[in-house]
Amino acid sequence: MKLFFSPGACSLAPHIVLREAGLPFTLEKVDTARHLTAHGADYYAVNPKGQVPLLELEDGQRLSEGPVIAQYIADRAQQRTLMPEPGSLARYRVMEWQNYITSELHKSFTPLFNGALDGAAKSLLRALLRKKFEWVDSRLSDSDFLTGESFTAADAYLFTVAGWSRFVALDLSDLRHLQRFLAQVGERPAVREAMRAEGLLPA
Ligand SMILES: N[C@@H](CCC(=O)N[C@@H](CS)C(=O)NCC(=O)O)C(=O)O
Repeated sequence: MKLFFSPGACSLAPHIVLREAGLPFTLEKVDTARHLTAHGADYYAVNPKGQVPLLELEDGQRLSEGPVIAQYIADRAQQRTLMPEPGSLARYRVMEWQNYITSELHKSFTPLFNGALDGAAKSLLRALLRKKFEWVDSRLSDSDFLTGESFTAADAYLFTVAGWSRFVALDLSDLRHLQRFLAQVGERPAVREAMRAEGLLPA
């Protein structure tokens, strides 16, 4: 399998899941501003959406959408802590978080990275996002991870998107449960390996 990624982008989440699952894979870096792969190919020809992550399977089929890619990887590895048994309520709990992170957190960050948006609009968006993170913080008050004491694909996703706060002047430093979570996840060997491979940590 090959994962198309951009350093520190949302593709870091399935990248972490691949390493946690212990499956073999290769990486190909994408310049998402110019939509070019590391080999100089037009990325729109690889993924017409122009977005990372994209997982290319051994037979050449391609899968997009981060939360779906994460499910595919965990199911293929039969990794039931990353993604619980299909049909179980525990699985729907992880998917509930995946959906919240993708629709409420991830996509609320996107306009904050847009240089064309004025400061007042950004302040409003920051305040709305901050409220959502306050709720996430409260949910982490009595468990190590989002759905309990096991690290799941949703934790990899939350770790990834919360890390963007420092690039958009969103101060989350007082959210102590979230900060404890980020520190703890950031120490996981698979997370450090993924970050090192993306050039986010020194080699
Ligand atoms: N719905 C997609 C969104 C992916 C996405 O937003 N990717 C961003 C990076 S975090 C991207 O590739 N942006 C470049 C672009 O949209 O051209 C998913 O969940 O995988």
